Amino acid sequence: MAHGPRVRRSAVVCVAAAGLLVLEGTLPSALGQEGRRRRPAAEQGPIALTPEQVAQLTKVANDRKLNVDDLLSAAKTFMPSGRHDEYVLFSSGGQSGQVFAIGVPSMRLLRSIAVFTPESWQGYGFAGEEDPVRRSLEINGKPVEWGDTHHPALSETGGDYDGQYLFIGDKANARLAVIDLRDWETKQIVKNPLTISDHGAAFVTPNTEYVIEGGQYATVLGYGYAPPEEYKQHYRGMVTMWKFDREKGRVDVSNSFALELPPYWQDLADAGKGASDGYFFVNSFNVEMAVGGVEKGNPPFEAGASKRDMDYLHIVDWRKAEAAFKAGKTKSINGFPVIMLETSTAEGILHFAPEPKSPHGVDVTPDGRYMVVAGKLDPHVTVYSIEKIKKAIAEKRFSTRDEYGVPVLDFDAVKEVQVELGLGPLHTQFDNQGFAYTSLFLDSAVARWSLGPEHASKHREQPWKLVAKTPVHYNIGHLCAAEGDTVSPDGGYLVSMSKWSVDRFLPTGPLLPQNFQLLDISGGGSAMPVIYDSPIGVGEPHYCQMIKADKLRTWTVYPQVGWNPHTQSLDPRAPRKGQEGVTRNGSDVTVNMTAIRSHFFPEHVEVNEGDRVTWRLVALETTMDATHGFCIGGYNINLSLEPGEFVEFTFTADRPGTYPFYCTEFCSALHLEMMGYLHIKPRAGAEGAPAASDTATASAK
Ligand code: K7E
Ligand code: CUA
Repeated sequence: MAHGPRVRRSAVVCVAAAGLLVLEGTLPSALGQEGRRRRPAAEQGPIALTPEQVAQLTKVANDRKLNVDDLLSAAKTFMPSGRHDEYVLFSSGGQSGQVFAIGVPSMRLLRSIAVFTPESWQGYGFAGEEDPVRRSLEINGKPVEWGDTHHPALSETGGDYDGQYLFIGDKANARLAVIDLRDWETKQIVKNPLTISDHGAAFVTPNTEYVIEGGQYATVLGYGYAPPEEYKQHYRGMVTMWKFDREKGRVDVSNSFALELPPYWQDLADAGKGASDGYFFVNSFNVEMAVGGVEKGNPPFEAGASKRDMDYLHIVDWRKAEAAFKAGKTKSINGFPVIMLETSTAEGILHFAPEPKSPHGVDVTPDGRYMVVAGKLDPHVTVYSIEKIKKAIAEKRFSTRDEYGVPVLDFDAVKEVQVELGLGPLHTQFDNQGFAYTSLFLDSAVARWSLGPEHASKHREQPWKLVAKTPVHYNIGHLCAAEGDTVSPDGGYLVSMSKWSVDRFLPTGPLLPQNFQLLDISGGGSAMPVIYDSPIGVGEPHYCQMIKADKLRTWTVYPQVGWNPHTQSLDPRAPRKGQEGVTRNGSDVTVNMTAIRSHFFPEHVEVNEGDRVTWRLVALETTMDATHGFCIGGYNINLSLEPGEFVEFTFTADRPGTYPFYCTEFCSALHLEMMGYLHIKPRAGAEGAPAASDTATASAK
C-alpha cells in the first residue's frame, strides 16, 4: 500500500470512544495548536463578582464546608485549563529511582523522568538486548536497576539556575545521572569507582564546573575489604568532584577526581558562591567512628554515633584541590585519582570546623557569606561566616587536629551566631525578603527566621531571629522555596516535603503517600499558610528544586526527523521515508521501519528462528505530542517514539511464532490499527514447524 500520504490525506471519519467525530490526518491543523493551549486573554480577568456570583460561591463553599482561607488557597493554586504553571519543581523520586516534575502552584505532576529505574512508558531500558540504558545501569557487571534518588541539582551559571541540565544522585549505589532539559531525558549515568553508597550528591559549583558527590557510609575505598575492627585504619570517607563538560552535556570522567576523607559519615554538601565561591562544605556525623555491633553487645550505631557534642563541618578549597589534581598529586584507587589526606592537609585544601552533634543540612546563604548548619539533635541552627573562616585559616586558629591530621578551626572564631528554632532542624532555604526557612522534623513545622542586619531593611525584623512557624503534616524532611538555594531566590512559594501523610488523604493500604505541601510565603511576618496538599504515591522523595518555568528551553519535537536522543544528534543510521525494508546478511537481519499516524512501514517482518535482528525505527512525525509507541510482546520491548525520534534495538529471535507488534500510545483515531506482525519462522525440520505454504506471511520487500 502507498505509504503515509494516502492515509493521512483521505479524511477517514471514525467515531472515537467518546463519540467525538475526528478527522484523521487533519486533527492538529483543525484544532490549531495555539488555540488548544492558551485561553484567550479576554477570559482572564480582571473580575468583579456580582451579588449572584458571590451567592453561588458562598453556596459552593458551604456545601463543601470550605472556609474563606480554603477559598483563597483554591484561588491561589487553581490553574484554569490551558494555563501553565509559573514554576517547575524537579523532585527526587526516592526509591523509585526517578525524577518527578511538578508544576507550581498547581502541584500537578507533569512528568516522571526515568533515571535509575527502567521505565516502560518512556521506553527507558526496553530497547532490546543491547539497550545502552541497561548497560549504563550495570555495576561491576551486574544489573542494578533501581536507585534511591535524593538530591537533584539544576545547572547554574553565576550561581543561578540556567535551565540547561539536571543532575541527581543515587544514594544506594553512589551514582550520578545527567538529564538534558531540552528533552528531559537521562543522558549519562556515572558510577563512583570508590564507594558503594553516597549521600551528598548532587550539588554544583556556581558555574557548574563540577558536580559534587559527597559520600556517606565510610567503606574501604575502591570496593576493598577490611573487618570492622580495622575501621580507623582502613575505612575512609570521600567526596568526588565530577567535571562537567557543558558543551558535550556530559560528565568528563577523565578530568574528575576525589578527595580521601576520614571515616566519618559525610552527609549533605553545598557549594559556596559569591563571598564563598571556591569552597564547598560537607557535613559529617559519626566523628566518633562508632562501629556498632549490637549483636555483640556493643552500643548500636545510633548511640555510638551521637556520643560527642560536636561533629565536623568539612571546608574544602576546591580550586586548591583542582590544582593538586592537575599537578598529579593523587593516588589511583580503582583507577580513579584521589587526593589523599596528607596532601589535603599539607596543601591547605581541607579544614574542619566543629558543628553541633549529628548535623544534617548545610546551606549557603544567597550572598554566599554564611553557611547554615542544622543539627538534628540541636534546636539551633549554627551560622558560620566565610569571612571568619578565611581569617581563621589564614591565622591558623586551630583548636586541634583530628586523628588524621586535619586542622580543626576554633569554633568561636568561625561561628557567627546560633539561632534557636525548634526541634529537629534539618534543611534551610531562602527567599527574596531576607528570610531563611528551616524544616523542623520533630516539630513538624517550617520555621521562618531573619537573616543578619544587612537584610533588616527587607525583613524589618530583629536580625537572626525566629519569626514564625507553620505546622506541616507531617515530619518534614527537605523544603524548597522558589529558586531558594540560588544567588537570587524568588520567594512566593515554598514546598514542604512532608514524609508522613497519616490522615491527610484517603488511606492507600498500609503504604501511604508522602505529602508535598505548598506554602504561600509571599507575605511577611507570621503569615505563611499551607495552601495545597499533594500526595506523592511513588517512592519517597527527598530534595527538590523549583525553577522559574520560563528559564527552560524545552524542545517540543526533536530538531530533525531521525534524531538520536542518546547522542543528541541526527543519526545516520535512521531510516528515511522510502528506505524502509528488511535486509539480511547471513543470520543478521536489519529492519528499517518508519512510524507515522497510523501505521508502521513495513507491516510484516519475517525472520528465521535464531536470527539476530537489528531493528531501526524512526518517527516521521513533526507535530507536537504526536508520540507513538512500539512493543513486541514476549520480547521485553517497548519504545517511546516521540516526534522525530530514532531508536535502534536488537534481539535474538529465539522463540518462533507470530508476534503482533503494535503502537502503545493512543496516537490517533486509527491507533488500534497501527500494528503489524513479526513472523519468526521455526528452523526447518524443527518440531511443530509448519510447511512453507502454511506460513501466512508476506515478505516486506
Ligand atoms: Cu534530608 Cu537525603 Cu537530603 Cu532525605 S536527605 S530528608
Ligand atoms: Cu501510533 Cu498509536
